[in-house]
Amino acid sequence: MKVYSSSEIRNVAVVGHNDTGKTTLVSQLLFNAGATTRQGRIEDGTTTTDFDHDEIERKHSISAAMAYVEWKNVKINLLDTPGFGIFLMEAKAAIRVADAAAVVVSGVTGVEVTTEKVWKFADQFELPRLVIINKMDRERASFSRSLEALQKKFGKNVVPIQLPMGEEKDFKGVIDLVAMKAYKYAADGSGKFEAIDIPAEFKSEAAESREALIEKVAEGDDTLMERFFD
Ligand SMILES: Nc1nc2c(ncn2[C@@H]2O[C@H](COP(=O)(O)OP(=O)(O)O)[C@@H](O)[C@H]2O)c(=O)[nH]1
Ligand SMILES: [Mg+2]
Repeated sequence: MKVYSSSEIRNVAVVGHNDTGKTTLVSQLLFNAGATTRQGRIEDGTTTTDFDHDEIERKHSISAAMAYVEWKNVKINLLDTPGFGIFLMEAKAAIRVADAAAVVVSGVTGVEVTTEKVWKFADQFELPRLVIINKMDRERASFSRSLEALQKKFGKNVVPIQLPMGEEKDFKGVIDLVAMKAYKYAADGSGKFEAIDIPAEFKSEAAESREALIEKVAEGDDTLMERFFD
């Protein structure tokens, strides 16, 4: 097995409310990075991190489970955790040993009880965090409503680095506000995508959000702030 130095390792706790899609997300990350040869699905009992008999039968995670991907020469350990209240200590234990938390939120339900609890744990252990607003293809999914709820609960430092391209049945992919590129996904669920120019209908929203992102980044650094105002 390949040996990685500590600078080449990231430990990421994947946390959030039950049913937001954490286990599915981990399986998709593994597939996309080439660590697995098929897309694991909850419905088929084939995800990588819900491998226990009870987890497959009940279709939800019970204990924390780890899987890893290699991405750009970095080993990323993904700690998938359960979102049910009674198994919350599993999430806390994962957060305690992780370098960062990926907080998964449903675009339909937004901030939920466990979202707040894992956020508090991440505060306690001073972890940087990335929020993933998931299930954007579902009926009644709303990015703006979810973002608003996140900012109301956790403050204005929650700022988008990507926007969804469309919502509900029109959800087609994401817009990356750093690269200012859009990634359009195939409708067949294969995970295949193409990088395209940002479609005209999303251009002004993307420009506005990019500005907000740059401003937020600059806020933490005086020299960047000066450059921003220049
Ligand atoms: N439509 C839709 N369903 C999803 C998405 N992500 C997960 N699911 C479904 O949501 C359910 C819960 O997913 P799971 O990964 O077990 O969530 P977890 O409890 O957070 O680990 C499963 O039926 C998944 O197939 C998504 O992005 N869109
Ligand atoms: Mg799960």
